[in-house]
Amino acid sequence: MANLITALLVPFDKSGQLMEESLRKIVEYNISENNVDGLYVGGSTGENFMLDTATKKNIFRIVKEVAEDRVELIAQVGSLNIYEAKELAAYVVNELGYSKISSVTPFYYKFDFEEIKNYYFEIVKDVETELIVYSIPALTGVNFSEDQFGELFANPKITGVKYTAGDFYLMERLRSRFPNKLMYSGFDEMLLPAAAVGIDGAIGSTFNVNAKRARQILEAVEQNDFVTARKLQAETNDLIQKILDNGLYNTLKLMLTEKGVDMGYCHLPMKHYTDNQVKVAQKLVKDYM
Ligand code: NGF
Repeated sequence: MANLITALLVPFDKSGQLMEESLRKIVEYNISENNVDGLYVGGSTGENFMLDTATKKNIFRIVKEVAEDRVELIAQVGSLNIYEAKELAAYVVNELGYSKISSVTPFYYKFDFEEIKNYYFEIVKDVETELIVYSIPALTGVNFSEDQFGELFANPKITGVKYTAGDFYLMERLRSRFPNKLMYSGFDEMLLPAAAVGIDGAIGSTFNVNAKRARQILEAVEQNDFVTARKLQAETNDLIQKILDNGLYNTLKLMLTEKGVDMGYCHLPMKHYTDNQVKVAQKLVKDYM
């Protein structure tokens, strides 16, 4: 069955400092309460692209200290600063023992494919690891063709993709053409169709609060029970829709705070939550958790 991997939320105080004890708690909560198979650390959900190098390293270190080898850890090291990406890759692999790294496609500038390919090959050049390409076209504007994925996958250290997109035709083509590469889905609201295509795992932010239902969706698909899977996905999507309407990361954090894991605030320039967001989050916990 596909692995369930939480895209880890990271708690910050009002001034944007990492809340270390709370980070330890959310890691433990995901392992012991959510029973997930892995953690994706330093992704969008971790508000990573707003952080400095020292804070990123501190987060990777604390997560490994708490999780040890109980679940798989994937470190998202991608950065517009390729030298930072390489430094983080060396740190998590050589000093902390992470089993995989991942990197978002370089964004903001309109890099051409040759530049993007060089970026990935350069990140893995000096480190013995597996890299999962983090493809999220809606946020980066970078869309790969099937053949371009093939060019990236030609590098043996590039072992898979975290596919956060809604193009299931391309997902299926990649699954069929590269059966030995890992396919992780990234949109929790499309877990059922992704599981039907045949994924190795799902990486998602909402697993921080909805891991049980997500696991049941994967189990139902495994048993070809699509009636149950559809019902669970519909319930999940009712929840996700309400979370998105109320502000994604603030709401996930507030729901966990309500459950006893103080997740603090989002990192500026993301907004701090309002009283109304708190009320909505408290109701979501009552209705769905
Ligand atoms: O938060 C986003 C951004 N996507 C996540 C996930 O793909 C990101 C997804 O779970 C992730 O794994 C990471 O890098 O941290 C959505 O939050 C969820 O499906 C709700 O839309 O789009």
